[in-house]
Amino acid sequence: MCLVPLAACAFDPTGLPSGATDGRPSGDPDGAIAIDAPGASIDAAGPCPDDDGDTVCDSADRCPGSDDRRDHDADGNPDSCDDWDCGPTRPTISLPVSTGGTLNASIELWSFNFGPNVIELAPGATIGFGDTVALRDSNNACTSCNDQVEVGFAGGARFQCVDFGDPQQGVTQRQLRTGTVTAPATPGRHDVVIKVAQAGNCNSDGGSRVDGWWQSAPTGPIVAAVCVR
Ligand SMILES: [Ca+2]
Ligand SMILES: [Ca+2]
Ligand SMILES: [Ca+2]
Ligand SMILES: [Ca+2]
Repeated sequence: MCLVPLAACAFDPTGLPSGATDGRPSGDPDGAIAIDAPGASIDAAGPCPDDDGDTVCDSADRCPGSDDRRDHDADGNPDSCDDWDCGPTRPTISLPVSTGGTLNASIELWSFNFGPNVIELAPGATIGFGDTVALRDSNNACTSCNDQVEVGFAGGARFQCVDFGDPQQGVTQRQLRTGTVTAPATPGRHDVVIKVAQAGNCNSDGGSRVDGWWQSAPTGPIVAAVCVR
């Protein structure tokens, strides 16, 4: 018979003390284990409350209501609470961004689908963008050259080219443009970069290149970023 203390005195539905290892479900008054452990005098501490059933206790759950085990970029921040699936920190890219130099190209504004310049897309997804492209030609070594500003993925394909013709020397010119971009097929972060050239009329570098850039594909400066996931 169990006398005191009363709080430690738990009984199975059959009336046996919960530590009686009778192999039946215990009374489980503490909300703990369903079957008494052999040799246990009282119900042992059991599973913690887990309202969303993802096996992570409520007290440690980083994403209540969704599955903490889903973590695409393995940064410890579950997908439903992760604003950037290509690493621990969502990048911030402040504009304007300029190439510098006497032939200075700038991206003054950039938005994907009327939104920010940093976005997540599925592989191969297509999205609209808008940008403001500026150019100031102070290159007096080639005063009658045509100028172009190219935009594309770092180390990848060019997807925009803005032809400024033969602009007035030393005066900033601007064009507001829209277009569409197709996300690369490869998962991970892909930066959007710009390049300026005096190649004329947005022609690419002849038949030897398939990515559209005049001469080599640039790796910067960075004006926007896409996380392909
Ligand atoms: Ca949980
Ligand atoms: Ca959760
Ligand atoms: Ca994550
Ligand atoms: Ca992340």
